[in-house]
Amino acid sequence: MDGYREESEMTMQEPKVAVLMGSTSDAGVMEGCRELLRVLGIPHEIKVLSAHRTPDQTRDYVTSAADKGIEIIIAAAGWAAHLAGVAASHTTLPVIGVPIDSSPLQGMDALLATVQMPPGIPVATMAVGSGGAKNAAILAAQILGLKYPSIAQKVWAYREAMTREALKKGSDFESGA
Ligand code: RP5
Repeated sequence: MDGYREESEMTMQEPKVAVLMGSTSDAGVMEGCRELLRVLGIPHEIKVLSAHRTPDQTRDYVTSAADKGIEIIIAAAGWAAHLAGVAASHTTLPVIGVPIDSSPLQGMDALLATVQMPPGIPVATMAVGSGGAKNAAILAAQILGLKYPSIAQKVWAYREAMTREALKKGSDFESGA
C-alpha cells in the first residue's frame, strides 16, 4: 500500500485532468471548475478546442491524452455542443460534459447536445453553466479519489467545509445576524 501511495503521489505533478473548452468565451463559466481543481489538488491542463472549428486538433489531442497521463477529460461547450461527445468517441477515458449557457437558448441546446449521447458512447453530463462547471471538478476528484487517497481526503475536507458554511449561514440567518 505504501509503495502504491508513493507511486501515486510521485506522479501527482503531471496533469491528470484535461479541461477542454470550445472557446475562450467559455472561460468565465469554467472558472469555478478551474478553482475547484486547484482546491482539490488536481494537476490539470486547459485546452481551447472546438469540435466544429478545430476538429482535427481536437481529435489529435484526445487520442493522445491517455498516453500523456490524462485520466479524465472535462469538456465544456455551448450552442450545438458536440465537444464532449466527440471527445468521448476518440477515447475510453471518462468524459465529463459541461453544457455552457452561451447561446440565445441559454444552454438548453448545449444540454441536450451533451447529454443525449447514443448508446455506447457515454458522456457524464453536468448541470448547465457555472454550477455544472464546479460539479465537473468535484466529480473528477471523486473518480480520481478511487486511485489517489490524497484526493479522496480533499473531497471529504471540501464537503465538511461546505457543511460547516451552510450551517453557519443558516444559523446566522435564523438568528437575524
Ligand atoms: C461553442 O460556441 C463554444 O463552446 C462557445 O460556448 C460558443 C460560442 O463561441 P464563440 O463564438 O464565443 O467563440 O463552440
